[in-house]
Amino acid sequence: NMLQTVAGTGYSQYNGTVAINTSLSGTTYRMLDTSRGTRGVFGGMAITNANHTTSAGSIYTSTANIWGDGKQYIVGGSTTNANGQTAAVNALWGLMNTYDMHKNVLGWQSLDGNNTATYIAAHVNTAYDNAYYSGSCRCMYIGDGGTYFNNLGSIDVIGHEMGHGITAATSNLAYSGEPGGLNESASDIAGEAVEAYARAGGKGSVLPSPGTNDWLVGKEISKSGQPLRWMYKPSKDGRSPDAWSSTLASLDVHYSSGPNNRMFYFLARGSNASATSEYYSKYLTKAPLAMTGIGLDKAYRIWFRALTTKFTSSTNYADARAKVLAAAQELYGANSAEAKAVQRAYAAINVGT
Ligand code: ASN
Ligand code: ZN
Repeated sequence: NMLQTVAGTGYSQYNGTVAINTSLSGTTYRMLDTSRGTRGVFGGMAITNANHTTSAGSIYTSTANIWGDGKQYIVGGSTTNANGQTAAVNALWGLMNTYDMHKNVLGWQSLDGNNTATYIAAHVNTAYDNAYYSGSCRCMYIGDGGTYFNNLGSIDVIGHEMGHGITAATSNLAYSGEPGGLNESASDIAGEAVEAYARAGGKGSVLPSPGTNDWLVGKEISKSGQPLRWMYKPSKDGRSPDAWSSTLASLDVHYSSGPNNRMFYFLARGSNASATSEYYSKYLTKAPLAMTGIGLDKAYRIWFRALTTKFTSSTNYADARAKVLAAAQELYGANSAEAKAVQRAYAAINVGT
């Protein structure tokens, strides 16, 4: 390889000073990490500058291997100044942690499991209040934020969007009806698992349990301080149901994800845990289903196995329960506490008994 991978420094917006891998080409540093992923468009993990368009643009370059200033990008400002680089630092650090968590914990390389490199295009559009995974480039586009959000590059949002890439490469869950809700939930779950891994230092082969994530999707990027989704109690958004019902399939996928998010929270943390200042036991609707969690590490291993080897594009909530249970039984035993916890977590959202 003609490119030399080098250790750079980034000033991120949400995580202070972070270590990032870049490459040196002549006297120019590039936001290309060839140690994570091969092939793909750039031959490694990369961050590009869409420069307020909807096309990816080219890889970030710099004459110094110190990037960004940790501050929110100002719309209309120059994208070549330090401020423009901060979005790229956020993106690269998030992508590095997403890659490392799946590889080191699950042995899953990149999005497709075959180590095909991906990339993130930063500064897409102008004042864009969203981020999304694109199936055509198998990459992610991320906005600077506008009305509701600051730069969308929090660790859980990057894990979420890249989670769409894993889902697309495996079960390929549809993006409507109950499968769509499960597709969205799979991304929220991935985002929290990546967040927990990154918060614990981005090292090791086990996810921290009970977890160092907040179970609040998009809390850091929100200008109002309200997250997009509350995994432990989805109805706090005023739209998502807490449990499965026959009307779930008619909802937008970002709301029909709610019950499965809640199931996963119960599976990992149990029904009486407090991950933040809130005490979740008061949100339990069915007291007899109170349960002890099995921890984030086991919960994510079980979920990931079901998602990537058992789910299909048409998997609904009932099918998901059966397949997550089967995954737990394969990993931990037919009558294991882990398998029973899966049954209880799904029963708590009105799926099975
Ligand atoms: N950020 C959104 C998501 O990944 C974009 C969308 O609505 N598809 O779910
Ligand atoms: Zn999504």
